[in-house]
Amino acid sequence: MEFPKNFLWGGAVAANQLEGAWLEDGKQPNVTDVLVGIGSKEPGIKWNGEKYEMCLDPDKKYLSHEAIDFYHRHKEDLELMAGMGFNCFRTSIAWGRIFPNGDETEPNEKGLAFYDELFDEMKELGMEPCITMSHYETPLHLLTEYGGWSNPKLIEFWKNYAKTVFTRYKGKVKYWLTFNEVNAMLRNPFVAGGILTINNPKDPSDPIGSITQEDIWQGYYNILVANAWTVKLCHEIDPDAKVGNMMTASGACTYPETCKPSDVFGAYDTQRWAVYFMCDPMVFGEIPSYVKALWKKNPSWTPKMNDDELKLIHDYTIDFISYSYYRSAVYASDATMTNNTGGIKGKDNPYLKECSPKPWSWPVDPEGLRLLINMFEDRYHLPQFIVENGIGLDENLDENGKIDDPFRVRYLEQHLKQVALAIEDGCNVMGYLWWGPIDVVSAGTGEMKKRYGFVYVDRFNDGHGTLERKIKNSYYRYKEIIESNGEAL
Ligand code: BGP
Repeated sequence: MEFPKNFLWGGAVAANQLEGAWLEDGKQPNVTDVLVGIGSKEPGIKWNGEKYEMCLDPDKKYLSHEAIDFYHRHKEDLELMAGMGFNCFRTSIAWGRIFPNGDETEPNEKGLAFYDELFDEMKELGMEPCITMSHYETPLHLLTEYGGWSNPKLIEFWKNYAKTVFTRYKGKVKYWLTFNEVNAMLRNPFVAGGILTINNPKDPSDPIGSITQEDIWQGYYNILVANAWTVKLCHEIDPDAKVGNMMTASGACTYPETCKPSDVFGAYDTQRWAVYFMCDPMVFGEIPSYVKALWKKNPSWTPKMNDDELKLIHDYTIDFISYSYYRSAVYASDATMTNNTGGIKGKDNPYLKECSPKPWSWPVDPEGLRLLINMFEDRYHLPQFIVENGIGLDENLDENGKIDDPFRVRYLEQHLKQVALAIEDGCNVMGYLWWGPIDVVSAGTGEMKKRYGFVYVDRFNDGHGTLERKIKNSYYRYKEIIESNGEAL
């Protein structure tokens, strides 16, 4: 198994899922702070007759508010990561630590100082920071006050944020990712798109159900403009840094159930609306024809665009692509295509041998990853960075206080073998980051029970726990693989 010499090995997390300290040192709520899991359709916001305001449900446990307290324990945690030999660590900047409401002109120094310290620690431990600028972390105020990304004002607020972090962390951060899994915005406009319809919402008691297609498509366009601005600003401020997008790529690995031509087309169309509608314009600088065709059919969905911005989208395309891959999907014309944080879900695939345990039941398809890497190589000719791959399991310490997790080891090895094969196929893969190298709060369900870590954290769904960290057996296996640059596979 051969991996390139400078291959980036490591793991990925997100501020909102591990930092906690949700209102500390000036931070204000972001969009995930009012949800128990991003799959929830009931955000803790309420219409007061004029606008939405935060109104958390006292009966719900918002575990992310304290999460695993990385905000105060990062030193110890980063040392654990470095202990596996990581040369790269991905986390996000919580936008609301830097601009608490999002629309301030001056940044919050305490927030900036926190990430200074964090990035310095990573560098000292030999880990290159890979930083997501917004991992489902749009400040809530930007949604309730402005309607979020459907409002072009967000582009200006974002530019201010981008300029601030590129200037401050120049020379420290080499890999920037713009918006986490931004292509999930069609199916989850509130969180992945940072969008809220605030002008005459259809049913104010159902804020998510009231988001209009008009707002979604204007948000899509504004995000593309912001993405292009990010590339431009980053290259001007720190020419050594690189900007990637971040996609949930599992949907691009949608298989047709049969060779019936309508199944094959349906699978292809699913791939387009799951991934390519967003990734293609960020790489090629052009809005795809099928998106324009949709707008033609529904004229009111056509966003307000201008030539200068379209030129910007055209001229400032990303340096590399990055994505998460958890599983594949099967399309059939009689199947309902649903989705969650793992990607698109259609029919069960009878050829796959394993699934993660219930209630999650995510099918395990390592070969799908090789296919995906090859498809992206052929389509984009850009370096690709796998910035999330992993498996969530329900785990408890055994009687000796240990965790043996052979399923995780198998998942890791099988996927890495396919990455190696894709590299042998000629694909340009920059690195591989495991999702959740330490147990964090689940994005989809907001629970602790779904654990991805090589390091266990003593915290539970009801919120109790000592927050003590414990190394699982898989930790040692990943360490061996990294230390041998993949040869141990
Ligand atoms: C991705 C997100 C992550 C992450 C992962 C696993 O969609 O980018 O934030 O958590 O999925 O999902 P979950 O936590 O729902 O199992």
